[in-house]
Amino acid sequence: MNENLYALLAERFPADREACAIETHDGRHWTWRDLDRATGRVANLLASLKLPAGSRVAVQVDKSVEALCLYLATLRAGHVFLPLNSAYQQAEIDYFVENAEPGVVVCTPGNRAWIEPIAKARGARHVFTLADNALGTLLDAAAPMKDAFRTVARKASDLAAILYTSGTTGRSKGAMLSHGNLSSNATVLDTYWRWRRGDVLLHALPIFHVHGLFVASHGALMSGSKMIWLPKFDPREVVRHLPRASVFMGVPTMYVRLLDEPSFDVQAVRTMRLFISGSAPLLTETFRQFEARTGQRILERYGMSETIMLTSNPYDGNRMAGTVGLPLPGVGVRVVDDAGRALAAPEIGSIQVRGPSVFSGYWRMPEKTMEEFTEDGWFRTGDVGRWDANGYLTIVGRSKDLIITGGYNVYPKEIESYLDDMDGVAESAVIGVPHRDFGEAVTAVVVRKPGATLDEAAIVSALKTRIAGFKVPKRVHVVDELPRNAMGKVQKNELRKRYSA
Ligand code: MLC
Ligand code: AMP
Repeated sequence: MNENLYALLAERFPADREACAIETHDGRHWTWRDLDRATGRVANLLASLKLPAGSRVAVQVDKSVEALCLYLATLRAGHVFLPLNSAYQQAEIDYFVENAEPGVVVCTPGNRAWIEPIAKARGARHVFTLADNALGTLLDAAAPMKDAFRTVARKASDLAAILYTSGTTGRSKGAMLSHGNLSSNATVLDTYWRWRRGDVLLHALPIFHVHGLFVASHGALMSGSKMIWLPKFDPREVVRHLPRASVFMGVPTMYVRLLDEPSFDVQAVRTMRLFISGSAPLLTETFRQFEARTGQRILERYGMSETIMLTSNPYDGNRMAGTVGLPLPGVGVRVVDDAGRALAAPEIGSIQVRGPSVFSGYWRMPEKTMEEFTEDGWFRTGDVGRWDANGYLTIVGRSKDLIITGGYNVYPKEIESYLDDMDGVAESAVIGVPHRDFGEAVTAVVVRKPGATLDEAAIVSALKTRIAGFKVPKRVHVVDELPRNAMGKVQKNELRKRYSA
């Protein structure tokens, strides 16, 4: 049996291949047959490159249906998809390409001038471009290829994708996800969230992370549901398309922004059966406002790049604000104390997980992988939580020093190392402070060297030339010293208290 994820998805495409699979914001329609042929052509192109099996295909492009097809074609060809946030800049891309050693790099035409030299210097043999208007050398090269392609046979344990997630040391780690990890999670969610024929997913998430690429797209593809495809999240566009949709997935920032939109009301959601939130904590206040405005309860779920989806509030049962629900079927979740003993409600401890969707390890980082798994095979999520009496999990914090801003993860250590390298900076501490829109706002506290003058605006603009915009601190506070405890460790809690106001 071919355990290639694409084979599973394609099996579930509707019998009517002329039905609409994807409709774009600008009125283009893709049938299921179009999807099959477009992915076939790109898969034939990848096969013609004669890359070794399991080669990485690194992709940093704007959101488009063609970009989704490139993902599916990579699966079909038996290679490994490596999506990269379109906000990443040169040093960030250089690290990923050096670490993953992709055989193929696909970038936007606008970025080719700087990405191609990086890719070639790191040994990538092929660089293609893909724009969001379907132009670029990738589709030019694929155009003469055959539509038909026999999906390459893969085992469940074969790698399908590598998702880079930032590390506490400041170096990103590539989470290796197999065809089996992705297929099992897609299958569970298909049932758990009651995907059905006739569903229409309004897709407004980016497709370089688990949420938009796997959870959302797989859900629609697995159930043969149409997607309305938006190039990015824009609350007005979402409200405009909602009356033809039945499912929407978003990060909490998207729900906050929808609630700020006066036209978002009961009428706008009249055809909707399911709103799902994840990637960051959904405030109880947002959950309640949403229910008051629309009469619907957002279904909150919890997952990670390393594990895909782990827990979910129930479809039919009580969706509890402030909780991430119950473990999904087949997923083991435990809350443990420092000695690794399982805790019962309502004690607080570290969340550990295991199950068919949990990754096999970090790409070429066996020591890091060992550290993150317990001896008995549970993955340490770095999240801290507690059970309630009904078996619902609540995430109360994180043991990892991580900021989640608008659904994107930022590791303070990485930003601190850029700040510490700047002229006039003696040291720095980066923290997350509560933010109405982004949930948490990246905030820097920098200590000036004696005699130096530091300027907030200059620091921010210098960082903007080096790192993705979402990682750049929203505020930079210049101080003479950082608060430390008796051991000399910077007291980030103290800083959070000080700057939260
Ligand atoms: C953009 N900006 C952000 C930001 N996104 N700043 C902080 N946090 C963010 N998340 C900044 C840009 O750098 C820019 O700064 C300015 O905001 C406008 O940029 P934009 O691109 O126009 O932003 P916008 O479209 O408003 O984006 C906001 C957003 C987006 C919430 C729609 O961030 C988004 O799509 N988030 C979803 C992330 C996601 O999919 N996460 C899933 C991870 S998977 P300036 O200074 O230049 O103006 C995962 C597992 C799981 O976590 O469980 O799902
Ligand atoms: P990522 O590494 O981008 O996959 O982010 C995973 C992290 O996002 C998890 O470890 C959690 O800290 C956080 N996360 C995901 N979903 C939720 C949620 N519903 N509530 C709180 N945190 C979440």
